[in-house]
Amino acid sequence: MLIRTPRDWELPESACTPERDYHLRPRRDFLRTLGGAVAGGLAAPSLLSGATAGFPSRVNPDHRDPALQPTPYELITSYCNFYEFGTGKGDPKVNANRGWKTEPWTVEISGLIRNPLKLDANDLVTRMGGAEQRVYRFRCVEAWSMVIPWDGFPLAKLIALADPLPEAKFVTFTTFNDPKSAPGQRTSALDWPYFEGLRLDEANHPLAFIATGIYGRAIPNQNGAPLRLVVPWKYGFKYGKSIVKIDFVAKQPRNTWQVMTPHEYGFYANVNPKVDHPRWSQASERVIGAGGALGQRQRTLMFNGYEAQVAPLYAGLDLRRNY
Ligand SMILES: Nc1nc2c(c(=O)[nH]1)N[C@H]1C(S)=C(S)[C@@H](COP(=O)(O)O)O[C@H]1N2
Ligand SMILES: [Mo]
Repeated sequence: MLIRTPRDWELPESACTPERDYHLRPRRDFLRTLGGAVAGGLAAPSLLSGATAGFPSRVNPDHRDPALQPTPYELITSYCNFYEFGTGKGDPKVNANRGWKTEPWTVEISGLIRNPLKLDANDLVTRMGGAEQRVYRFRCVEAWSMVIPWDGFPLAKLIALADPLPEAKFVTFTTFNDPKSAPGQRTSALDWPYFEGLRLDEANHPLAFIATGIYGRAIPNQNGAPLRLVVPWKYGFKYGKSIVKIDFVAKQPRNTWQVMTPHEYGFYANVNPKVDHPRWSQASERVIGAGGALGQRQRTLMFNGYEAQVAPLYAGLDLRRNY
């Protein structure tokens, strides 16, 4: 059970002042340190009405309002993308809890490293010094978003344990392959197993995280138990779920969605409101759980609101070509 043990100085998220209270005071520096969206500004155009439309009433004029309010646990764990367990948003919650065993679980750390190892997921968390909480924005490439209080450990800690050789330039994440337990893997919905990758410097960024819990509880099967990647400045498809192997390689890997549809999905997948998906705008997003069944619309922030932290990783890179 990968449950976080809070340290005595940690406040639970329930003790946090609701975001709306911060609006009463000009605490902008404080919000900035939280990674909060401080830019005021105009609402983004609606996804449906195209990039040049005005400001439909459903668009939230103040990005800050829903942006940092954690999405309810119920929604995070019932509105999922996990094609191994079906393509409907509600399918994984049902199908990933019909006897699929995520404990015990073995993870292999391999490739161009000095310390290859194979170990139990719980032992890995212990070796990482236990779990800490990170409340991060989450933005799916399908233009919906959440705010998720993850528990887990920085990926950089795992990389330090692996001790990469100088030739290692990328890290790959292979997720589980078990067609007996995962009905989606008995179909050709995707090229199984689901596979992802990061540049080594991206993986070493302090925001890159391995999640083992949500809201202080062990991560549910449908959200990628027992270990899943979290890279909050990238689209959700980068967050490989239920990882079995972390491999250090020299060459830029391909990832599952890039293999499936290369003209739609690239290697970087950085959240970028200025680079549209070929079939829809990325300028705004539906905030799941905010203001009605479909979610209130708000504008999307560059690098999902983590621009100050991660933009230096991409200095000199053409973000339009490297989507
Ligand atoms: N193994 C695996 N990982 C996956 C996926 C998947 O289908 N299989 N879907 C991705 C996509 S598209 C998104 S948006 C997120 C969804 O994570 P959540 O369901 O926990 O919100 O998981 C990502 N990781
Ligand atoms: Mo996604």
